Amino acid sequence: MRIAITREISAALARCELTHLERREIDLPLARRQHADYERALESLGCRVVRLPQDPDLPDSVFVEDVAVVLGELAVLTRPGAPSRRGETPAVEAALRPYRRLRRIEEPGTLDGGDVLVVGPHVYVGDTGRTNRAGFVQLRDLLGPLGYSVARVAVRGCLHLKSAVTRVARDLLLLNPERVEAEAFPGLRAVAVDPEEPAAANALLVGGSVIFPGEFPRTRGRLQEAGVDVVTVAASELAKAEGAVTCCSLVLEIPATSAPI
Ligand code: CIR
Repeated sequence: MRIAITREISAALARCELTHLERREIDLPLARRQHADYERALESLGCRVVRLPQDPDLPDSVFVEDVAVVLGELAVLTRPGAPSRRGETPAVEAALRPYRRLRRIEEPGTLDGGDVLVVGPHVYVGDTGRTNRAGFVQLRDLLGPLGYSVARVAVRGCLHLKSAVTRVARDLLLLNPERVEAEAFPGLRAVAVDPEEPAAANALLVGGSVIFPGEFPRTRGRLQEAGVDVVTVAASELAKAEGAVTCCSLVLEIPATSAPI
């Protein structure tokens, strides 16, 4: 069974954190319709969607990816780099608790899930304003004994590592070479985003398909040429909040035989 944890868009989304973008008006009803379509796309790829309720005091809480890193063996609850986002953890923690052992990043560590790219036993952690050295070291200390390699990766000009690079197939990445060096990912092939679509490196791999924003048709063409099956969703409104498609869900594989923890 495959579960996708999502969260309704907060009524306070207009007060979201912004780092690299100017504030623009967000059409909240349209954002909610786009988010519902995104959830339908997750369902079409075999996910049972567990939707958490919105919280009017947590503007960025739709971006559940930043609050936890989910692996096969456990989930690590993060300590988000933006103090305004630290209250997002309890609801996600409660949703994850039946399915994974939980560990957590502790003060003074900060870490956003958007900075963590997992490719099999290799975990890449963005060196960004949201994820500090202490957060990286804590994650490495938690995952190293489980057999994961955990490497820090330099990122330029964007919020998170996954604004620069995501995985789109077993051994294939989608990346923006202006934002991250392909050499940081040895042994993996990469498709580059179209230069006219610098924000297009964020795609969500679910099973063998990729959920991808309709706003980037040139890069979508590149993915399809590379043989990637693409499910397109409109994502214009949450993009104004510096969010994209990976940020809005936590996808967990649940073995059919596993009893609840
Ligand atoms: C923030 O700045 O935290 C939010 N406005 C956007 C977070 C997007 N999350 C992600 O890419 N993983």
